[in-house]
Amino acid sequence: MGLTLAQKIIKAHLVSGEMKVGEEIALRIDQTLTQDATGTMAYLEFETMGIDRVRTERSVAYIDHNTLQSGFENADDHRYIQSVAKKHGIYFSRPGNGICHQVHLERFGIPGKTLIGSDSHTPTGGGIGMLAFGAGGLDVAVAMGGGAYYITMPKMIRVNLSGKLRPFVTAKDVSLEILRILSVKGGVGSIIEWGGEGVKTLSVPERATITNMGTELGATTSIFPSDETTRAFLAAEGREGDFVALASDPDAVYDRVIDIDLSSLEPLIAKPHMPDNVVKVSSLKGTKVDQVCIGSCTNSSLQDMLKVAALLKGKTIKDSVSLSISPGSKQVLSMLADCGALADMLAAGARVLECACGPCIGMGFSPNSAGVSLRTFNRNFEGRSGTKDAKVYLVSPECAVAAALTGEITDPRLLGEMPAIEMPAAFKIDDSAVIAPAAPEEAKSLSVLRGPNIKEFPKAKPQTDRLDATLVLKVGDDITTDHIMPAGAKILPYRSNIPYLSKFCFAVCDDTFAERALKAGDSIVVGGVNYGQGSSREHAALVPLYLGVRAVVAKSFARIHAANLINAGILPLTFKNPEDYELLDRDSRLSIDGVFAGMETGEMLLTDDKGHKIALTCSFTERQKEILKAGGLLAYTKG
Ligand code: MIC
Ligand code: SF4
Repeated sequence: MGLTLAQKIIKAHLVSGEMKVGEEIALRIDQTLTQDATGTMAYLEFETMGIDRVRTERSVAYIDHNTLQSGFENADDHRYIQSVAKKHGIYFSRPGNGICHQVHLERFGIPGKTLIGSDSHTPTGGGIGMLAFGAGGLDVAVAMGGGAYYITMPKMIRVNLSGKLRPFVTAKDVSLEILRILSVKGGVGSIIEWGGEGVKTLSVPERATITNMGTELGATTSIFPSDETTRAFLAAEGREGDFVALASDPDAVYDRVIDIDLSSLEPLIAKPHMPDNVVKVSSLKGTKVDQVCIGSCTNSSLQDMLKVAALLKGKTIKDSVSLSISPGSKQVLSMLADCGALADMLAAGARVLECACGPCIGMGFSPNSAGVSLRTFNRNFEGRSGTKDAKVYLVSPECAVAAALTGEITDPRLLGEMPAIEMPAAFKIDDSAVIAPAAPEEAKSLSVLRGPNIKEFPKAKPQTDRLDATLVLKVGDDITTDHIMPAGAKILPYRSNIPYLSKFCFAVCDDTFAERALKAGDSIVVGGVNYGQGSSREHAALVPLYLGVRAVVAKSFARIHAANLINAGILPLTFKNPEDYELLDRDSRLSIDGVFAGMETGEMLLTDDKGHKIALTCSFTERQKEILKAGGLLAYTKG
């Protein structure tokens, strides 16, 4: 029986475990990446492991999230990451060099290699045939130290593409279409492989848009074959030597096959506040728009930007609209400047922001009160833009331009002819903003620079056999890590200051949570389906740990968050009968007796002070049981 592309890469990197769906497997990791909002914590964790030099083939630390620097905190953290990188063998991509996923694709990604990154959109690398996963910072730290990365062997979903996209229909619409079909839970436990004749019609940046948004499906990762288009992209980056052709076997077996005819797609849009709330753009025609943002790791490639500039050229945006454009990397921005496209954007009235995440994570450019914002980004979770009552829609760059020019949601096909854009055969290569690590001898004498914003981690709490705790919070379905640990300009600078961050935990759902949790002592949070979807931020586990949360009982969990909870020593438990969720009330006292035996049998009994007896299930590997007993991965790794 043949293998899928992902199975081939897994097989070549398998350290332990059997490649059977649902079994835990350990993978050797070739490359790692971090960004600054999760990186500080990841490097603090790496430092505690006492390893001199990273043991990966390539590790890169990017600064792209916390670039507003409205106080000393971010600059201190950047300096810390730069110094820790220099000392331990990690490449450092300076602020301004671009968004981690865009730069990694351009300069470092290699088909067939494994990559983990402390950012949920790391699967962007699947656009050039990498097997790339988003992970918690601690998992990345362990991989930098040469340790394996553990995942559950996923199912394989194949998406067969046929046909060709029509003008003004884009890779973003393909992403939205698959979200419409599968929903934000539909990819859970699966790797999505894109194949079929239609793949040949998609460029590498288009493929990367699609693998990037595979994260929104909850997928373990997404991957495209590595073919002549990949070769041409790497050649344009001066890296043809990194090319290797990769594809699935013709007789590979998939758990599910989905067919999409590219030529049948229309421009799509995700309505507030979930990426799978997808409808046709034409159905929202005429909705007034206050703000348009173009950029993010989903849609900030040179190809996207050239299309935007060509559509804006010689026109002026509507008075009522504020337009931001953030090119994905210094390479993209400088090529836009060289060819005059940047001037076209400026002349049309765009505010060009630096090459960073910016508005995508609420770092500036928050919309006006109850404002309608159309964004080419990947997430439109409530409050994420920094304006609580804003209505954020997700669209393609073409659709974004159409709204900026007309002031309302407009089918981009009404813009007339799509101007032809010419992609250069070679990109402008300038790696001067990537600082190489010191040679091993020199590194020994280097010191790491720490600022006052770096506070201690929360203390590990080994699990006990009996858990008595208060139900401090009960939330519904699809709770994202943006609900659990919000980001944005006011909070993001404190990612290495857990006590301060804790004040904002769950504030979107209940602003009394932090105070009540601290008072309650040991506590339990109850959730619905897909608890913890979205970002990889381990802070969504570390902060609840600090506040005393010992277990989360939910209908189901998102993959990276469940791993982060275990890494933090918090028990993720599921309802055996989802309807029992209804029986539990906030502030009840809950107990679980026989936690250790339950970890073995996969069943636990939860009782509350009203006499309910609720069956819970769990499924932990031997390694995870030990981690939980030790009080988290760090305590477990230190022995
Ligand atoms: C996001 O898009 O939510 C982020 C900010 O990039 C996060 C990482 C973080 O919270 O720092 C992610 O996607 O993992
Ligand atoms: Fe940055 Fe947004 Fe991409 Fe996250 S989704 S890495 S915040 S651009």
